[in-house]
Amino acid sequence: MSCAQLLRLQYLSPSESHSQGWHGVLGAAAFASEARPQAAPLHGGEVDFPLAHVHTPMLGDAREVLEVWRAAARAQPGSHGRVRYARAGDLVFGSLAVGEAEVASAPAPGPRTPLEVATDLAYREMYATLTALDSPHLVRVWNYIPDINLETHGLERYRQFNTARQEASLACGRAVAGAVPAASALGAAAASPLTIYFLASRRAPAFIENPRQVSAYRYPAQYGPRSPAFSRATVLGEGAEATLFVSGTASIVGHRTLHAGDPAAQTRETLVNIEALLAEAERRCGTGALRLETLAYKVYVREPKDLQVIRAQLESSLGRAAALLYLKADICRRDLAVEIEAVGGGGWRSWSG
Ligand code: 3EB
Repeated sequence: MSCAQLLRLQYLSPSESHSQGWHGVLGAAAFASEARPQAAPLHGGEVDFPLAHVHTPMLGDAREVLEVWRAAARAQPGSHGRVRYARAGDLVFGSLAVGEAEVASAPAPGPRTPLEVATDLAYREMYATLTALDSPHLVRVWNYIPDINLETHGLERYRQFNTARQEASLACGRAVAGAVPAASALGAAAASPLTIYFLASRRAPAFIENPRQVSAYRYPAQYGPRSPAFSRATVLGEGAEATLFVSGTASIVGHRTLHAGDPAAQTRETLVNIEALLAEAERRCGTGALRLETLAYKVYVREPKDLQVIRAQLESSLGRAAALLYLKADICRRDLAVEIEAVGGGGWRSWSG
């Protein structure tokens, strides 16, 4: 009855994606450094699903990877403003990119810096798309922000992003606390466009917070004038078919960073946070299918030299995870060496067989 809800996630090399073809693809994100601008995995061919080009490179041997989302129901593509989307059953996958140079001059009042203008525009277009598609519930958002730690106009760019995300959300009648999507916000290459992709649904997900952490939307003002508007996790669907989306998770307890300068300890603390979230999701939603070893992970590493210790920690703790992908990215606090996001649950695993 709710099988249209089911999603399957894969991380594929260009050759793997070619041999599998694009059957049932709802949307995808290609991760490649800016030196390979059009994210060559698609070899120039036009595809009819939304594809986010993210200028955040792989770590390790592989040069490019595709994060591919497939749906059990037939996907129908379309576009709305700058948003390319595909819908399948209750689900919508969408992606958009906004170059700051394109939108640089905005009259006061309202968003001021080029990144604030780009963020404001992106969020307004995303919400307008969801309204038009009658699938209003944002479930999961991935935000890739060029030069995320750079300070301009007297404010770090991540904090500029938070200001505009919150103001655009309020202007569109959206929550900025509580019923907010799971999210990640990572760095991308300088001068690349602000790149966002998302999953939304006609049905509301459950919003999960981590008992070990202050909710991000309640962070004190020392982390910026406007709080980041995301939930620690969301759960879409019910019981054995539920899918869990774990937001970017780091070595933060309460609201403070722990183990600065110790990437191995930060990795362990991050896994403790993810385990606490799994327990909370089980307590709230009771899917019975959520285990650390069965999730798929994206691991963002600030310094490539830390990859070995971070990978060693993860491999000893996770055993054979469903998937593990390592990317090089700046993280929104300078004292964080690693951030980890994850997806899991009975829904996509049983369907992915
Ligand atoms: C943190 O816990 C780390 O601004 O959307 C993680 C996930 C982080 C999402 C966001 C930020 C975001 O505060 C940073």
